Amino acid sequence: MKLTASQIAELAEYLESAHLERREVVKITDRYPDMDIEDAYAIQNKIKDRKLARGEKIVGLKCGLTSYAKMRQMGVETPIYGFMTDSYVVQDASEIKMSDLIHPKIEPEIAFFLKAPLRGPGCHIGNVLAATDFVMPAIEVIDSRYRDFKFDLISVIADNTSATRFIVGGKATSVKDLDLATLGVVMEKNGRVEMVGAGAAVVGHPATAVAMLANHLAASGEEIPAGSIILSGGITEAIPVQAGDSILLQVQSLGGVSARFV
Ligand code: 0L1
Ligand code: MG
Repeated sequence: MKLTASQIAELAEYLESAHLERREVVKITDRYPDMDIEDAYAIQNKIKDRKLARGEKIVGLKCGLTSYAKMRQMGVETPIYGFMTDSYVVQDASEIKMSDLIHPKIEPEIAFFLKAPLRGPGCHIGNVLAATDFVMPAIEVIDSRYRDFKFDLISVIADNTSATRFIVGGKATSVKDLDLATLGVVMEKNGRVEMVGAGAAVVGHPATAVAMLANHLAASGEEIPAGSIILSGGITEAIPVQAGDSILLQVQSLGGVSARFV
């Protein structure tokens, strides 16, 4: 680690205030070019502590930068991880106020609902499928706190991987008879197909991203608790949205989930 405890606390306050006040800020590596990934996760954890102290509850975790296209773009070989609180939950088919957000984008994902904890190291796809109660289609709304949605890896990890909102809907489906790798997804905006993809776009299989998350947490002695919702990571590129946009994600065999930005 390169930063002091007080610098970590100061940067957590800087990023969380930007989130709460819906404003863009300069990316933190401009001021601290030597900070490392450990510092970034420490800042993210401090942001989590601030939200918990305010009474928010952790409902799940997310995997980010999971598609090979996005990883290549950022020059990384593993996904990154963030947390989601109850204030990020949006009900299916409801409205999302643009005035609560900065410059949102949406990503089609698969949500895993866990009935058992997952602990690494050595967690693999089989452990994830055995621990999964059911999966559902999910739309993640990401909203970087950084100016023009531009950042580097360390800055975006500290900013809780741009986490902002998520919507789950469709059919809660057992993974028993599903092939999540070949599962097709169609993302529509205003009735027009914007993106199509298959589960395998996420590190070969969406459950592998969840296993990688469990192994990442194991390095700091943590596990994914039973009852968590885990977002697999985007299956396609993120799509910018604005007021007036209606979005619909349809996932093969799992049904659809939708929202409208107002
Ligand atoms: O959920 C994601 O894949 C987003 C990770 C952070 C990068 C971004 O905001 O595009
Ligand atoms: Mg995402």
